[in-house]
Amino acid sequence: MQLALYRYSLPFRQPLMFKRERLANREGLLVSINGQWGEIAPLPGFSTETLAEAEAESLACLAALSRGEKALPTLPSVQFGFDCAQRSWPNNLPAPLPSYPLLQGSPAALIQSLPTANWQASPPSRLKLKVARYAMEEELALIEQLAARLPTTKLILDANGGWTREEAQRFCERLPLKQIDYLEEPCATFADTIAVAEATGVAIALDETLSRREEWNYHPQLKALVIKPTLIGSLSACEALVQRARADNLRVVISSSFESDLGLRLLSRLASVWAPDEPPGLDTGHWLTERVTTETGEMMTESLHCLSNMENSA
Ligand code: OSB
Ligand code: MG
Repeated sequence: MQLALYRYSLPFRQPLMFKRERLANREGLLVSINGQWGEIAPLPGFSTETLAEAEAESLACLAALSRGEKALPTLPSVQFGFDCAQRSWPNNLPAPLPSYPLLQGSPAALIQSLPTANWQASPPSRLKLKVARYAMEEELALIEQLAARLPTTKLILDANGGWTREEAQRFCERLPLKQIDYLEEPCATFADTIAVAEATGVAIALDETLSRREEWNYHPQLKALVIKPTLIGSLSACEALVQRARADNLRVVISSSFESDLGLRLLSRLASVWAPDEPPGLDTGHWLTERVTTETGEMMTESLHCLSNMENSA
């Protein structure tokens, strides 16, 4: 049995803010089990575990495997990595759909540099924008511009729970709802989020509610579940959410947590299995200036820091 664990550090094109943390590099782990890879990359500000905790648990799981035991990780990012490295992937997956584009930056900067000209020929069916970050007036003005310039594009808005019920209602009352696909997590609690939906008519998607494992109920204005496997953890927990979405007629959007190119490719394959008709939320790779795999998918282990590498007969 071949077992290895590596650490990577990949620079961001420019430092990015995750909740209150400013990150210049994305750091994570890559696990290899009999030549098959998985990625373990807790996201600061979103994951509850640290990279150091994930590394310690990963090494313990590798030690268990080398003794012929099962790896039983408990941290979500480690569960995701070990499950990917041990999954029997189907041979003939459907070709993955392209991601919808994710716009990041201040409304002022985005209005200046909107790539709408490039999109005139074939505008994207969906476009995602973070909200609840800058002045409400500026965010609404940007949305109005986007809605006017891209009349056939539906906007996905994501507030990351950043508003009170009252703020969210003020914002949603002024949205061009016909062009809004859905709003992710307007408020910090599910009850407030649903109250905003009922007061304003906006459609809702759940994201943090799922990764925090909070309770939620079906509601007719719930439109989608955003599943981030690095934060949810085991592939069976993700599959349970996919089943629940199917039962409730909700869309499933597989979304990144700013993984490396390896993690993004794994997520894209999972998206083609779990949500073959839904563009995934994986438009984060261009923020990284370096890769861990070659264009043909070979791992570039020379550029990684090796933490463990074992070959044994277990
Ligand atoms: O808020 O959905 C988020 C990435 C890391 C952490 C949180 C989020 C994201 C994304 C990923 O937005 C891209 C997407 O979902 O389209
Ligand atoms: Mg989100």
